[in-house]
Amino acid sequence: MRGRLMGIVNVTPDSFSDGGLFLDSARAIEHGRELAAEGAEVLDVGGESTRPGADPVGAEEEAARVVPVIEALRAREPATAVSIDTSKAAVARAAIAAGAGTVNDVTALSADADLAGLCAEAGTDVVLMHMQGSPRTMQEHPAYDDVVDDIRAFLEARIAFAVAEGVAEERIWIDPGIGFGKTVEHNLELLRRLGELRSLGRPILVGTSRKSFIGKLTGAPVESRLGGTVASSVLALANGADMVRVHDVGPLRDALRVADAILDPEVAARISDRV
Ligand code: PMM
Repeated sequence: MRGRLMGIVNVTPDSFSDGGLFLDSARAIEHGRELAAEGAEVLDVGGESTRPGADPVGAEEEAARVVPVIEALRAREPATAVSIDTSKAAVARAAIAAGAGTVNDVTALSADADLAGLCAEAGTDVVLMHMQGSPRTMQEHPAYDDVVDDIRAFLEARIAFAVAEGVAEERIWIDPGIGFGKTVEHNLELLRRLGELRSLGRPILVGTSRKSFIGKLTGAPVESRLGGTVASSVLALANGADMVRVHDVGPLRDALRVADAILDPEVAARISDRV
């Protein structure tokens, strides 16, 4: 299994804070450093919420939120990579200049005509995520012929597009976009049949952290979905994911150590030598 961990650093304003941008950035930097210390290999920094029904944010505002955070994290946590969660070329350009090495686009390079070329030129890694509809409307009536086949075909087409735009194929990650235009059943079937996406030949990122399908299955409010996040992330890795995107890095790191020790007797032997 040995999954890789991407820690989520959201720099979206806190309505309870009157400290404005500086306080928001300071808090996000501190949080990112904690996630790095807990074992995140990549910190995914985002300045615009993609939650269902969320309002869009302008590029200037979004860049102003993420750039100071990325600069500080690159300076203080040089061993940890930074990814920028955006669909806008202007934001990605500023984030790359600040030190981001991956562009994570929930629209799979379809929202901004300049983004693919920018990633190609800068030589960044690119995450192509599947979404049906747009964040505002995506949960209204999600429908597929076969959720896994449809998403595999979509991702195959987006890989071809990115490569045609000059992105090196070995830089591309794919992501089925858990919760983005999917019912609970769609999400569960995707997680169950994740291995079928491996035929695309690219590494797979999966984000289930605190998402609403966990709430629907357990009844837990968003702040109490850690158990469901751990279960779904570990099973995603067992079923073919290479990396999981999570808010709670420490608990996932521990869960993966235990899962690996159970599944792989060599890992277990190395650990029992140490204790
Ligand atoms: N989920 C969210 C935002 N960005 N990016 C990728 N690649 N995959 C995801 O599943 C994903 C994403 C929404 O979650 P958040 O609002 O809790 O960050």
